[in-house]
Amino acid sequence: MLTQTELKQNVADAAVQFALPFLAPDVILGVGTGSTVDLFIDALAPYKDRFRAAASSSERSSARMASLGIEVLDLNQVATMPLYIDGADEVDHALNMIKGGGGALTREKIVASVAERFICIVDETKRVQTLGRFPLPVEVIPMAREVVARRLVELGGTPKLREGFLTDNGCQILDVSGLSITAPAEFEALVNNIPGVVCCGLFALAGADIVLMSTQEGVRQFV
Ligand code: ABF
Repeated sequence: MLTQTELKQNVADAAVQFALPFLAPDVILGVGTGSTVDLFIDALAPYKDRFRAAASSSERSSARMASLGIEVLDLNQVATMPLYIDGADEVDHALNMIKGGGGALTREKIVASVAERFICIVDETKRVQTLGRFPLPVEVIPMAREVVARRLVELGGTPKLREGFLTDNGCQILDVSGLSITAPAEFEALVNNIPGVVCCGLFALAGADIVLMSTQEGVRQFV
């Protein structure tokens, strides 16, 4: 029986093998955030001379890549990328995701928007039938925290401030439990339009293009 860490290591290694054919001297790779991505960065480092640089979704990932000699570019210098590789907290059968448990959801969604393909790397514990068991992270402007919380309650959620945490953008996060998100794209648009919301952790309007999922039987690919 593989542990969750072993499952994560297997999908991180598989993601590097998936990425290799896309690497070239002028290629920028989009890199996400989280513990699976940390393992991906470590496995990618030996190939750092095969691609130009990375675009990062968090200070955490930037620091890890810099420490391993992978150059990190400001996203404003990047026009396009063949791949964005990132984890998720939940993924459903239609490749919609809940992300943001690591607090990097906004920059993750921004960097992913520049890439041609979103490659989601998860272990099998992240697979769900319906999104919402994992509390939905919502990044908010601090002065709007309470009014956004009230709107989220009206939408059927139970928002909880992520205490003592500020995002890389200097904002706060409300983690919203009690949701059963049966129409993810519609709900994402609804939450995004609440004044004061910077970004919500639903990735459904633009979900993953490919999911590499680590299982006890090996790494499976879903499209
Ligand atoms: C990241 O991956 C975050 O959005 C999410 O919180 C995190 C979860 O994955 P892991 O289990 O690998 O930390 O993209």
